[in-house]
Amino acid sequence: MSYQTDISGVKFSNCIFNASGPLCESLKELEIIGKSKSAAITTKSCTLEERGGNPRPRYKDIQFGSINSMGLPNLGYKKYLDFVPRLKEFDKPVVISVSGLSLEDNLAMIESFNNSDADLIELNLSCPNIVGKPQIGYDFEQMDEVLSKVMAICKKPLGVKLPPYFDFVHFEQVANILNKHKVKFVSCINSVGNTLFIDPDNEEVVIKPKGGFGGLGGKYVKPIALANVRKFYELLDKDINIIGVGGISSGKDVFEFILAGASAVQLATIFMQEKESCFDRIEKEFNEYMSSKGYSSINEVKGKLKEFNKMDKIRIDPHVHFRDADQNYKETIAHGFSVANEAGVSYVFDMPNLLKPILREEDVITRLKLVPEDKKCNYFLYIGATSDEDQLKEAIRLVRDRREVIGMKMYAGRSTGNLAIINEEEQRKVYRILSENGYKGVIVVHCEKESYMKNIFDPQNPHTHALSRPKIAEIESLKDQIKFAKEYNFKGTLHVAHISCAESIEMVNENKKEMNITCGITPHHVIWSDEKLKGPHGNLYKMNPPLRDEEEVKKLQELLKQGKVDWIETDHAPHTVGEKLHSGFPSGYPTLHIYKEFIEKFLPSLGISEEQIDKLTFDNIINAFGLRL
Ligand code: RRO
Repeated sequence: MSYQTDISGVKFSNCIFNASGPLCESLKELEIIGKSKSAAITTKSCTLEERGGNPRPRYKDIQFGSINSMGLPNLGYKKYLDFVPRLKEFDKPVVISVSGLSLEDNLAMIESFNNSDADLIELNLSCPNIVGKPQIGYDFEQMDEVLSKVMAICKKPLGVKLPPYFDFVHFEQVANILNKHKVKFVSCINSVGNTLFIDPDNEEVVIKPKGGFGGLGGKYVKPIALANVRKFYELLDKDINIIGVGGISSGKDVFEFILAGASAVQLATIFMQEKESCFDRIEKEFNEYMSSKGYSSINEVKGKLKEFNKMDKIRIDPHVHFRDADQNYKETIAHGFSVANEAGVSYVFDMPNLLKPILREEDVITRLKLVPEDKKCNYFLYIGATSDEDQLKEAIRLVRDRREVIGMKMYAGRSTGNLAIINEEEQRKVYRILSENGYKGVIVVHCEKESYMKNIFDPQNPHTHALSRPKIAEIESLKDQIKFAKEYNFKGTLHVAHISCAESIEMVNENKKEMNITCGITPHHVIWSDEKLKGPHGNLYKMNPPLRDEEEVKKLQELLKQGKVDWIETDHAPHTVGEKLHSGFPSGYPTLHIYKEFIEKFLPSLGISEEQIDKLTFDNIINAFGLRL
């Protein structure tokens, strides 16, 4: 597939061709371009008479591009006029670049090309390298005059090669002139004029003419070129096409220029450095990039650059159980992040329920090694809380000193993993030690009291799971936690994870005046009821705490709407389908994949405002955890 384009009605088989300048002076060079994948043949800017150009060395490849002061070497316009029939044999547009040393010269040359088969004329108003000749592109009065005369006589589609502009007022002034004279296209930008490159080892400049000052090209100038393309796309009449040039060396670069508003692009420095193979390579890269994004034409992309999207929210999921390590067959951290990415979640707080819990600094270090390099800033984890005083002190230190350790997790009831503190005295001890050691962070608690659980789960009848862990188990465990925290005047935040009963939510809110207490709810507890456990593959919906009955779910939705829940947390907990349905029947559901729809569709359908959703997915979380993002 190739992406055709059109400049003033002239068809280009793809959108990438050579810029006037490098390797396009002699017939031999122009024939090479003709045979290459370049979509057109552009000639070196010509003058009335042949010119040898400036003294050598006058071109130098430098670290991120090139510097030149060629001084307009060319064979004189008559030669290019003679070349046109031969160049047309390559069956692609021929673009003649004209750069007369006076208005009269330009008029004379354009008159001659009017009667040729050249397709487009590019009037170069921006050569920076002629001693004593300022760039007309920077003299707006003169540009106005030149264009009025030239447009009056030109019979071919005529465009202008512009120098780079840096000031919004200048862009407007130039655009007004170009619109007024109805030029057909603009090519921007020419090299950034009169820059200086220094070789520090030899303590000298790198080109001979003009004391080393020359036009800068290549990667250095790409952002300048993009800005010029974009500004002119905004300001020029829509029938004036823009050809982007400046620092393009890959297919993605081409894409950026099209996005900014270019209809086609020209290659200069990269052509000089890589020779004609660059056209083939860059076109292939561009085609692949376009089709990977599902675009089938230039017009679908042209000018479609988006404003910085303030609507792209940062969302945090403060409760995931990414697997990896001994459970990487269930999910790796990298995979978890890819699901999070699709769900619109940028940051996760992980509670690895692996065989070996995260209790010590060495466990944290081992876990962090599994986090992909580009996700290190987006990953936080909890340290498990035990009733061992030494371990708790280390945990306090880690939450205080290690950025990634976001808080503590206590299982006040058995769930997945083997990190439960089910004994009330030991739970009490945790609050005592945390308070005595001045812990001000968050302790996330899984509240389900063992003494209220019943051992009646039957995998043949998955609904027995809901009955085995009744609401009262959560409510009573929560009462204990509040009692212990108050008993020791706990100054940290007690966070009730995956809250599942209306009564618990009310209890949290009643206690907010006296202590720091928050609660989070999962999407699955808000959208599904325990009916799911009765349906086919009911064991897939086995999680702790279990899904509640429909009446309870309605109450949860109402309390969420009333702002009585602090945040949304997925409790994302993948297992294999085989485990869920056939062996072990573990609790946990991989909720992240429904998060996006839950946030963007379900919550608004309950009447929850965007502002409230932002609080539930970001503000309340960073405030409670004291996180600066
Ligand atoms: O020949 C040159 O020195 C030259 C020209 Br005409 C131009 O337009 N831009 C450039 O960088 N060099």
